Amino acid sequence: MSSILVAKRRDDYRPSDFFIDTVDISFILSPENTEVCNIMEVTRNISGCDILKLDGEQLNFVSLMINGRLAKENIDYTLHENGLDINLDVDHATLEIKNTISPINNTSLEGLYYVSGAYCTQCEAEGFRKITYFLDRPDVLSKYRVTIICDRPELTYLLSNGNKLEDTLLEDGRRKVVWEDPHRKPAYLFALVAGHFDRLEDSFTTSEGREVLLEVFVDSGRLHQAGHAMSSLKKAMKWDEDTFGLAYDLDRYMIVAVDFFNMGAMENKGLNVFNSKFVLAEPKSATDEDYFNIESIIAHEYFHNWTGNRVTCRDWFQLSLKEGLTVFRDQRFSEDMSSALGCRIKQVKVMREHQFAEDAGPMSHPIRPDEVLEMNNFYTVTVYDKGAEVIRMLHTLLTPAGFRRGMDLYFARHDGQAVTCDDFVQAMEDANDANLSQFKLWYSQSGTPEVKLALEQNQLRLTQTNKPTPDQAVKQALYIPIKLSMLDEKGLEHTVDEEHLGTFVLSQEAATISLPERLQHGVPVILTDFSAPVKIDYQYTLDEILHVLRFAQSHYAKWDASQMLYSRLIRLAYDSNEDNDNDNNSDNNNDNNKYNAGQIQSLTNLIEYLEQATLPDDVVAQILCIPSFETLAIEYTQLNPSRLQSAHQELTLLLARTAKDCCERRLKEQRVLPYRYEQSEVNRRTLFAVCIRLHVLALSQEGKGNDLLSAYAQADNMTDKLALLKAAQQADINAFDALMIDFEEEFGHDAVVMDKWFALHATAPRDDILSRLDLLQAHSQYSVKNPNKVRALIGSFAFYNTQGFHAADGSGYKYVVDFLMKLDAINPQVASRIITPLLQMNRYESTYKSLIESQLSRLFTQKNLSKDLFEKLSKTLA
Ligand code: 0A1
Ligand code: ZN
Repeated sequence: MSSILVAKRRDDYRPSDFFIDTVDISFILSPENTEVCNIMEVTRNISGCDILKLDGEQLNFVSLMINGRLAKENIDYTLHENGLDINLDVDHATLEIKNTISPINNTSLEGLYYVSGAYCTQCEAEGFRKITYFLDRPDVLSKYRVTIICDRPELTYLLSNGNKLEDTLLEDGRRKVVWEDPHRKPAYLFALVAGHFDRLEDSFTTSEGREVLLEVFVDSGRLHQAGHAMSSLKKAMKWDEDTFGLAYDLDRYMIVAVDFFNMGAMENKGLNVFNSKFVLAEPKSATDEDYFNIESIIAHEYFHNWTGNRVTCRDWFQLSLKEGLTVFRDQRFSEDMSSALGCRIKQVKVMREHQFAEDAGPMSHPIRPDEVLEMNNFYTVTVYDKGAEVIRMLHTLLTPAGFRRGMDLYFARHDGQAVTCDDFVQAMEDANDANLSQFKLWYSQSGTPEVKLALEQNQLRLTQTNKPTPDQAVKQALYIPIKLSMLDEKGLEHTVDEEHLGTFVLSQEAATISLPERLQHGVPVILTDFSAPVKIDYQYTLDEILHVLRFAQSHYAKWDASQMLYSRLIRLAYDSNEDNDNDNNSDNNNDNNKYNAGQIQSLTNLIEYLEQATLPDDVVAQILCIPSFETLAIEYTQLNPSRLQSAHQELTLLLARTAKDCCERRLKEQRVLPYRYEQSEVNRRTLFAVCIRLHVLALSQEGKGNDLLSAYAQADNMTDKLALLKAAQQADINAFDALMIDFEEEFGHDAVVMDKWFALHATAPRDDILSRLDLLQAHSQYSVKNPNKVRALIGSFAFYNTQGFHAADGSGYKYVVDFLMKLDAINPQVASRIITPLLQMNRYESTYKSLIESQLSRLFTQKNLSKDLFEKLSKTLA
């Protein structure tokens, strides 16, 4: 095995032998051959070390000068596939390294790339080594001066981090711009962008009196779509001052929107680069969800300026130090800006739909991983979202005021440093005089804990189980805060843990809580607000679930009860389908036979409750949503996906029929106003989307429903249009195709909007889906080199087209693997994300499992397989 295929381990961390104090780096830009000259002051950190080992990948080395003297190969330095080793037996030296790179041929979108007429960089995690030779690790902090020279006057903006020092036209007609960043930073926060953009300008005065110039750069002609991003930025700046006392620290904050980007956005110091889908918005082309995501991602990148940039990670195993914390911060911001309940439900859905699956699969890892082959594989829902849940538990346990004290101490101690998750927890402990030693297991232990509850006569018994995962055989009991209450028979709610204000901490394998007599026949309300990232096992009867739905005070608990009810009913249908599959003679195929009268009644009761309770629109909408296929799938072993898909569909139809009058009335009550992105209107449109979907489905069963879709033409906004398109797609009526043609006519010119169109096509349940995908890949707006297109088309198919992807003949799996074989050579990072659904292979029934396995084995033997796919495949096929 080649040396680059050896994983790195967290325990092997060693401080760097050398530091790089200053970087003076110049670029002479050209798409084919950019010249890079990198002058560095280096200092020895570990005495006795006499070789400076610089990282470097896909670089053309030109020359090295050491203290002004031209160095000689094999005497002063050696070059190898992954870098440059320089013999350096001195405490200080000035190095000047020249190399060239080819941005136009860089399809990985990591390092410096040139696409659609603009240059752009992406250096996190280890992309700077594709620009120049460097100590490409986050604990090497340097001051940067950047010179950009360009001979193309049409590139109006030549941008980098920090302050602009110089902008001159050289005698030969080339333009030269010089930037300097006064803050020391790791190489992963370096950025350079050069292109022709339209610019939106604004300003913000910080609480410290600093006047900050704010700039949003977008493709020409899109300025009118940049306003929401700008106002989101100002809200985020104010919120961080008010909530954490954190103010911005440069005179300029730039955001550039680009169409080709591997992820959502990147927090480069003073120069954020964004996927254009998370910047551009106008009512006509962006949904409420887009508006929400833009606000939250703009905030996320801004918040990184303190949690990530001012205090950064010592090594990449500590990624959750900045990501878990920053996700938690952006979540709190969104909760304050919009609906706290809606936000929490979204967050919980991400955990249950994606993170639980990751934790149960071959890539299971703790939020602070121990072993990594390709760092890009660890930008995961575990590190980000479970990481945020861990921070949220600290916030709950220490109280908001205690958490703030911990944050203050963290910054006081570590501003300007590269630190570890332990340093963060230590600050929380010291500021609160708390002992978090058991809590820290959340950082090192992978897997989803299961908490079982049993109501035994006069007590509640709680037991936690932490099953082994592929990466860790032995587990310990975790420190789990469980928000818990009891409803008595009349529906009155009582806390059971007075001492901790309703949050019981389960810190042993098992514990009991004694109950007063009046609660001994009560119903528990468990894990309200998802107070810990765990699964709950409690054998509610259907009536008990309805009791929680009716009487729990928390809207979150009501929603969670509805989800339990749906899951339970789907399980019943799934099991009954299994019996039918095993009994071919049975003609027991109509869904009324799947459920007995009591079960059907439970759904009727749910709708009746919704009709008489006065719940806010968004709560009703959430309660009317059945858990996704992916959320349900995690609850099954030996899963037959097509059987689950049918059970899911059967319950959806039953719900649509049961809720028919309810939906009709709510649709009639809607008072449609011109589009405004404000919470009450968002809630109204959310309810519209859910009701129209169910209602069109119910009517389509009676051969009707098309007239409802005529609202498409009148909708003045993308949110409603998309709701109608999804309704048409689900009901499988011909109107879907017609609406999609209209949509393409109207938005065919808009790359960001067309991603929605590709995704709708890719998720349509139709028998000819694979030939459709072929046609769509030939569409003029599609490009395999553009990650947004690939995610919209192939990603949506693999993640969300259950019927097509899990086709019984394995054709869906083969289609995706054929595609990955092509994509891996172009963009391994994106390939490595699209493969995710296939990694769940071991959870499927043997026929499906072996179909997936044979496809993955075929992919594994592919020549020049990337490290990204190698790591995932070797774990899955192990
Ligand atoms: N730090 C960014 C996410 C990001 C990570 C890696 C990237 O390229 C491999 C790009 C962006 C964030 O958390 O927003
Ligand atoms: Zn982040």
